[in-house]
Amino acid sequence: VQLHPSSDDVRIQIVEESMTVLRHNDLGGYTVPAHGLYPFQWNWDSAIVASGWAVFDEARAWQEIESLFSGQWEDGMVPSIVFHKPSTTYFPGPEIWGTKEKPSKSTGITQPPVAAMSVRFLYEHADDPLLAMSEAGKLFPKLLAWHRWFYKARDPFNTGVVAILHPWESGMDNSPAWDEPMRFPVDNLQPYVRCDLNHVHPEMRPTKETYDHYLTLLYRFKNANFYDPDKLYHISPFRVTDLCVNCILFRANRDLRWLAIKLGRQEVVAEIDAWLDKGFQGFESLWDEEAGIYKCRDQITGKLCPAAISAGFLPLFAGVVSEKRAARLVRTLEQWLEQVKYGVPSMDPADPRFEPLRYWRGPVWIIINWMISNGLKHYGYDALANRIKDHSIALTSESGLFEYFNPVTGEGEGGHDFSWTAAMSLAWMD
Ligand code: 2M8
Repeated sequence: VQLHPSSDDVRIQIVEESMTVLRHNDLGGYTVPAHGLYPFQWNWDSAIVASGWAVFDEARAWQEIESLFSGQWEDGMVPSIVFHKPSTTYFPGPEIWGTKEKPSKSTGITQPPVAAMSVRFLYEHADDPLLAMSEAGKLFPKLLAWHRWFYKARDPFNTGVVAILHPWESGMDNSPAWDEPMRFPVDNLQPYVRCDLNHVHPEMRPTKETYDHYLTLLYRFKNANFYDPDKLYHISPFRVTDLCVNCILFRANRDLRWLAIKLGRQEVVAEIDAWLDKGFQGFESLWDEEAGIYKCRDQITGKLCPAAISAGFLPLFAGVVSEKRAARLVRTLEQWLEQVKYGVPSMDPADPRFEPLRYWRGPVWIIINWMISNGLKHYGYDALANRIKDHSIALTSESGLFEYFNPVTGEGEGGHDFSWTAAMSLAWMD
């Protein structure tokens, strides 16, 4: 059957499939990204997935965020993965992370802080305002503690932008932006067996060399008094100002401010405003005028990471871009789109490192499409924003609810029946 994304039948079918995927991936109060491949609760996945649940089960949506925050550390950090139940299908699992609790309840690093954006989304779209008020009221201090943690632990010199210390924290694990910052020597590692290759083809996943670097960082952090945040910032050989985390944090700060006012927490508004003011200035140092895109910065060498990646468009989503720069970013984006069938590829398709199959080195990710499209709308580029949305609808309706998509052929890649792709179908593409 030839599927046409504009047809109502196709849309109804996708919405139904998306609800089925979320129900299927629900392990009782939290949603796994995909069975087998990712069998625990992931941080930014869950925050995004909550917006999908909100479309058909509001109480369940709130529960998703609550269960994520059940893993919050005393110092405010919300870990990248919460290990609610054991599983043997993922590496590295709780036994490798070995955080202080026994058994380990989480990883010792974080992920992009989407949650405040989701809490605002749930609050604004609530059919049950009393539930929304009480849930948002409970979650607000936890969100605030997490954002405070980011500035304390990851921006101790008050530059306005925060550091990531592991590629896993960016959410864009094997991005070409990390090629240079990842050139530190790896430690002598115990032999290990990856589980991801049991689920997806090696061509779609990071290489062994990349994994050796991931694990070197993990073990060094564990040896630093079990992921002590005061130590990690100083000992990590990988320290980068990442655009994905910083743009999401900036946007989430705006939503946190909005929630503070709604919930009568005016006393924290000045603190959030200071983050926003300083953050706004921090983005200045990430603009590459010649390339017409924002770039990440390696804090160890002080240099911009040369690769142009899809996160380079996310300052539009954060709302920190001048009209002139927005126009320049749009030109860059249009050039990228001319070279592929479906946007937005995760890196510049003209770069020789572009790999349409491999994870964050080429494929299209629907969640990033949503963020870029949302940012474009904000700056008045409605036609381009809608084009990206149309591409996203075409990809999911023609190929299915995959983890990511080949920008050249449109084929679905990585995990299938994937939660955040389903959630985006419900909350954005409906
Ligand atoms: C991917 O990351 C995990 C590690 O956190 C992995 O590959 O093992 C990334 O795409 C990340 O952004 C995502 O949150 C996670 C689960 O979907 O998978």
